[in-house]
Amino acid sequence: MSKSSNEGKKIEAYGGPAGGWGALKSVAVHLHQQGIAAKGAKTLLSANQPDGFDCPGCAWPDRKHTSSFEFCENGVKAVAAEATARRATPAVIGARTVSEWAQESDHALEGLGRLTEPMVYEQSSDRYRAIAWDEAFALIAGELRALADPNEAIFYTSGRTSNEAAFLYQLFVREFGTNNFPDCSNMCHEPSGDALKAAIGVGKGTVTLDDFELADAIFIFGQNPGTNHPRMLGELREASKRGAKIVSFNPLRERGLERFANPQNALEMATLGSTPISSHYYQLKIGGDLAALKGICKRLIELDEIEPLLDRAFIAAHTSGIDALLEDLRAESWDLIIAESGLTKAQIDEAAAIYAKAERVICCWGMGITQHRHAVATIQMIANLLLLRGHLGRPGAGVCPVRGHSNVQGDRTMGIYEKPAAAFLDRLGEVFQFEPPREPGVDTIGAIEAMLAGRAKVFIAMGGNFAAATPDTAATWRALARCELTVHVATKFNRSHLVHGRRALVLPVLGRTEIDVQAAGPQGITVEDSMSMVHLSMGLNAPASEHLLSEPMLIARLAVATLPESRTPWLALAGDYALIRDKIAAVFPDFAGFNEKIRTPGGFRLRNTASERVWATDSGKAEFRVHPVPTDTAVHRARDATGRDTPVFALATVRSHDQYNTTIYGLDDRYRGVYGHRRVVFINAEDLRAIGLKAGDWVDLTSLYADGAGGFEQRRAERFLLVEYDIPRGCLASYYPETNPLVPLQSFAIGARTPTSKSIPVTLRVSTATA
Ligand SMILES: Nc1nc2c(c(=O)[nH]1)N[C@H]1C(S)=C(S)[C@@H](COP(=O)(O)OP(=O)(O)OC[C@H]3O[C@@H](n4cnc5c(=O)[nH]c(N)nc54)[C@H](O)[C@@H]3O)O[C@H]1N2
Ligand SMILES: Nc1nc2c(c(=O)[nH]1)N[C@H]1C(S)=C(S)[C@@H](COP(=O)(O)OP(=O)(O)OC[C@H]3O[C@@H](n4cnc5c(=O)[nH]c(N)nc54)[C@H](O)[C@@H]3O)O[C@H]1N2
Ligand SMILES: [Mo]
Repeated sequence: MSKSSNEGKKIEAYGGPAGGWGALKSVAVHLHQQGIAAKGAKTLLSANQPDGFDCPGCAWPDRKHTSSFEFCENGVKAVAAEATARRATPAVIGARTVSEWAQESDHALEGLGRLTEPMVYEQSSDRYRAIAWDEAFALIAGELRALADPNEAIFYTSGRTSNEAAFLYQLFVREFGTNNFPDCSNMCHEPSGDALKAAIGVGKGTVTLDDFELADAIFIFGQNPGTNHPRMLGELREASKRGAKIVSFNPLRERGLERFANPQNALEMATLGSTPISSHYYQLKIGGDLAALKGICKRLIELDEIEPLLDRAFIAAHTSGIDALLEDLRAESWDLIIAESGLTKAQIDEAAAIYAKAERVICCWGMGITQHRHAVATIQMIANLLLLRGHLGRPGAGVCPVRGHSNVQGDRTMGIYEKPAAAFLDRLGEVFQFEPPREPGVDTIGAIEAMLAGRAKVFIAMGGNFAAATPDTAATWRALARCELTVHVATKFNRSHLVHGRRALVLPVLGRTEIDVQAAGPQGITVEDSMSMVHLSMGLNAPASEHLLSEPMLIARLAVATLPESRTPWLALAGDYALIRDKIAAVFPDFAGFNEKIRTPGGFRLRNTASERVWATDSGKAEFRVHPVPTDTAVHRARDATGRDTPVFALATVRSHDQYNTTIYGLDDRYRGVYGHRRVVFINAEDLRAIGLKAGDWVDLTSLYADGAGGFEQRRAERFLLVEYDIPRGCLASYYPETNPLVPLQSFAIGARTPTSKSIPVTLRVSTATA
């Protein structure tokens, strides 16, 4: 197992900037742990370069592909995790029973290294053993063909899957006959897509990196770029140096939003200097963003009455719904805004003044906005704020939902969606000469419900870690265990492989950093970043094992085994990905000339109508949307029901610095001062005193969810270490996925059905559980 750089467990506040020498040291430690210190440099130098591979870390775009070394500590960890020298062979995995493996931590499973051969679960021995590829495909095809209805199968996708693989996958699944496409997006930026599509006609961000160079104010809501999008700090640092205002809204003090030392800047590194990031930092309450945004909008229209501030020409020409919004804002109560946001009137006035003064404003957001019951409304309030001064569709201004997985946006573009548009299905059917299914499929929550109810019997996952990433762990595990067959296409052994159906397969694939040779020679794949740039990625490392298939080839062979009557030339397509791209171009007009366009280093940008001020909405205009400040969330209800004696906290589940979603690289969270621990809960010092506990005590967490019959469903997660932290009273933070058992399956964002993993009502009590 990989040894932590800090064997000692400790809690010690971090005083340095984000990045800096700490980041470089961490890189060295991770390369050493993965046994690739020497090969590491070549691998890393090629990340995010025109002739290298796209970093499998996050979806933040690359800066013109010119710098010789786009350094990013957490990008290095992602690349190193894939390039590791460790191997999870059938001999290693088969040496223990699945029940024994289930006792291991996620960190330990990740530490086993890369999967090398397809494996099948054997019930008699409770072990995985090697299986030949053809046998594996025959087994899956047999189960799929035996189903009474194609809708009894579910096809999950995680956001690392390339455009080429995603396109073939959705084609295979639709030829098979279902739209059952739950994906990680359902748990992530689904509300951003839904909110923006309705308000401005595109479900994606409108800005590019060039806009970041021009913006004079950047508002950041619910995002922790120092850990999750470190390359974004480079952009913010430049903006800060030019005097742009950077305004952060986050309940937690996050180091990366405060100071950053750029490891690529020799002077900053040599002088131990750093650049302040946020000019203003508002520690609002968890779930308080909609109230805060309404407050800023309300203040803006008050100021506008003194001196005109709204962009009236833009509003008249390009929007609808202004009157209803103004009326609603005027009527909104300041007391409610202040109580629900947790900010003072002075703070809201200050934020509004910054916004009012700025000529070019960008609003960014992450999971702190999307994983709430009122996520869609909150994002539409961000759009309202920008529309009031015409900050859309002009240089230096716009919306910037910061996506997670490196190709999560591209997968959706390729049709990984449970509610596909009719026009897309028509075109797909025409190009491939079949009749695609029209009935909408299940999303992530729907998939869990369908498996629980026995309506779905086969679960296939293209990447990801469904058992760990989803809400309501106990329910999800029961759901998966009810399946006839569970199949995971993966690079690493993970929790989902241990929570299996009656039959189970683990199918290992090439990672993006690896050389992919098919009939037509070495192949590249394409990805779409958070700013709609599509570009080529070529692997450079030798494959982790000779038995690995590429994702496109795996899908093609599965399709051939399952759909003997298909007219699609599966193996030819998977033998030359340029042919897949030709088909993508035939289905999606925006991809015309795809193969030529990706020859340009850096690729090309997909058309974004909102950034041209063309509004593909119902009204043909950008739409102002009215939303009340929520007072009926699960947290409100639990507080109303329990009264003052039992304090109910709002818990946000967040990422530590040493994890990639469910992949746990290490046990430290450097910028928050946590070393050697994962089961921690961050709490305000006064709250600690009020409940009569102290930092270092261990507690159990119980979540409360109104069951609709006057009672509360309770879910428990045991033994968390209390850590005093700069966070508002009544708010807690803890890590995902350890806290996922607390998220009720039925608690999700209105409209988008994203689990509310940033606002779980919980109570604390001293833990009696043993370590
Ligand atoms: N290294 C690394 N990189 C990653 C990932 C990773 O796990 N590790 N994951 C990738 C993925 S899939 C995604 S989606 C992104 C996630 O990137 P982020 O969106 O940054 O993810 P989180 O850590 O979940 O939470 C973000 C922030 O929301 C704040 N927050 C919590 N509740 C609220 C609230 O009510 N209001 C406000 N304003 N803030 C709140 C938290 O304090 C935290 O700072 O990163 C991607 N990049
Ligand atoms: N409580 C709580 N729950 C959350 C969140 C939260 O903030 N709080 N965040 C949500 C979010 S934003 C997301 S995106 C989801 C993430 O959910 P998922 O995308 O399902 O999970 P990951 O942890 O990213 O998946 C990791 C696994 O992907 C596999 N893998 C890695 N690279 C490849 C590859 O190239 N090909 C293939 N086939 N497999 C690969 C490896 O086996 C690895 O173990 O979790 C969600 N769940
Ligand atoms: Mo995500």
